[in-house]
Amino acid sequence: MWPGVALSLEIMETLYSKKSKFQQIDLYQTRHHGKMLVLDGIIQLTEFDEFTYQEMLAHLPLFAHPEPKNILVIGGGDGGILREIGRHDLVENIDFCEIDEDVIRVAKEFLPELACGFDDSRVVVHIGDGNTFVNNKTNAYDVIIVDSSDPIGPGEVLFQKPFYQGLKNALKPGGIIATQGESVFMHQAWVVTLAGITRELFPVQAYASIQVPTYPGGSIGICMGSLGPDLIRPARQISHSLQTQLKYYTPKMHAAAFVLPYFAEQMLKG
Ligand code: SPD
Repeated sequence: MWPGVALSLEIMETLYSKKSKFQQIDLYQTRHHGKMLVLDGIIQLTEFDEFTYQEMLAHLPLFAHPEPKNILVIGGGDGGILREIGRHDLVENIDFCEIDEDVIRVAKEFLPELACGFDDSRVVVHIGDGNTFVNNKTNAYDVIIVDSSDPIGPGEVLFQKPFYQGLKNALKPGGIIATQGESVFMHQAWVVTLAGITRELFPVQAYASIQVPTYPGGSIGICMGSLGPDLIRPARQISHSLQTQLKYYTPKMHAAAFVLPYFAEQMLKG
């Protein structure tokens, strides 16, 4: 995924290492970055900075939507996205679809501060393929969030146009999608492809970039499409009590995340 690039974190102990039906799952205790979840050799999260990604992938679409009640999350077996969605009182139901139940099990055992997302009574867990799941849904969700791994291995199908068409069909009128959108520095071809697919399918499209120091390149994108609402400004105010639970997302960060460097703006112009 990152030719010529290596990122080193000092490991103190391997807490889990096993191949599931779908991928190699490794969980490490690092010296300076807390626990680290690695799938097929690729860092998914560290306790040090997981909040940046989980907060933005969840709160950008949830705050862009005026009334997010029914939510679908595809991928993200660690539970971090569910934890963030759970902070929204307006949300009534959260369908969660993950292909690899071993990731959920490992997160529940080793990453309780993320897997607490599964304790929310609004969450219904479906183990299976996200593409198949979404293709059986029509007019069902206000917000769909795709917390995928990268476009190799089990996540590959989640970066293709038929999947995005399925996401669109599964949305209610005025619905919003937000998907893991790789990095404007490291994966320009993927970013252009994803933004292009979203632009073709959705009347409103936007791409946000956020900082994640322990991802190669230090940043990752969120690709968003909307059937109505503006994406780059929150549609609702954040309460003081919710704001104080967060570390990265603020209404200012919401707008700022969509401000891209000139080369990325040009790249994403279509
Ligand atoms: N390049 C790694 C992208 C990982 C995205 N998913 C992370 C899962 C955190 N919930």
